[in-house]
Amino acid sequence: MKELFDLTGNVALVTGATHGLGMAMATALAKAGATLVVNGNTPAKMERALELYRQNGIEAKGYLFDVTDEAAAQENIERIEQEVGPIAILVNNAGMIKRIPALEMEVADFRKVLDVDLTGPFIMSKQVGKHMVQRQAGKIINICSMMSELGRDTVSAYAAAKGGLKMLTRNLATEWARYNIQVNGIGPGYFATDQTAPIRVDGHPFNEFIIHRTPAGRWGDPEDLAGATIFLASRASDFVNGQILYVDGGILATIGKPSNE
Ligand code: GCO
Ligand code: CA
Repeated sequence: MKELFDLTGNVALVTGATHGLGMAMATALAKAGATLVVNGNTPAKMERALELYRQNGIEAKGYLFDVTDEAAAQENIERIEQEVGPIAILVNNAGMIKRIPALEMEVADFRKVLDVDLTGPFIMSKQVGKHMVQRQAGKIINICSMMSELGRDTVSAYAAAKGGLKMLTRNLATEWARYNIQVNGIGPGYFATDQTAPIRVDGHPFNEFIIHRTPAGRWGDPEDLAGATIFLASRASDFVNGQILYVDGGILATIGKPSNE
């Protein structure tokens, strides 16, 4: 049974894997046997990340490019295919958030978030997907969010993008299932990462709110994503198409409870 989840010999490209959830998911794939390719866009962060992977026993290869730049993405994907090997697993994790009330948000900021969180995964899926179609095999995992399903004050652009990413997942799954490519998503709940650091500080009302709102009663630990990532990257999910697997401690299962309980 363990073989179902074995990724030995498979090249996995994880975007935005120099830190946070991307790094945790990339680490899980490597520990399951995958050859890891890390995308990022800042040289210093990449250097630091490759050193952290090394300390963890993982010889990752780093490629610096912006996922919203189609020419750069295409060129780097060709290089990865030549230099490392055929990309078997693509994790579209690179993303960003802007927390600004809708009435105050500049359209340029809205567009920027859409570009990184939604158009980036489209570009990457298209450029890697064309190789996967030729090979009649591939796994694409799009990193969605609670905001693929729920709204919250200040995150209109992020919610619009992550809701869109859920539908992009279903649509690509529809187009490519016939080529034996499984496109699925992971929807992390509230995790302890740099992205949530500003709203997670002790005593911040949002910190208490999330712990209360999450049936499991805690923030997610990035390592909580390992199982879902390996599952959707492995043979174990060969007939799973267009699903979003929410790893959220139960948030989406419940309406919540009164604040005094
Ligand atoms: C926020 C959070 C979220 C999380 C995550 C939830 O401001 O509400 O940052 O957006 O990062 O995506 O699933
Ligand atoms: Ca972090």
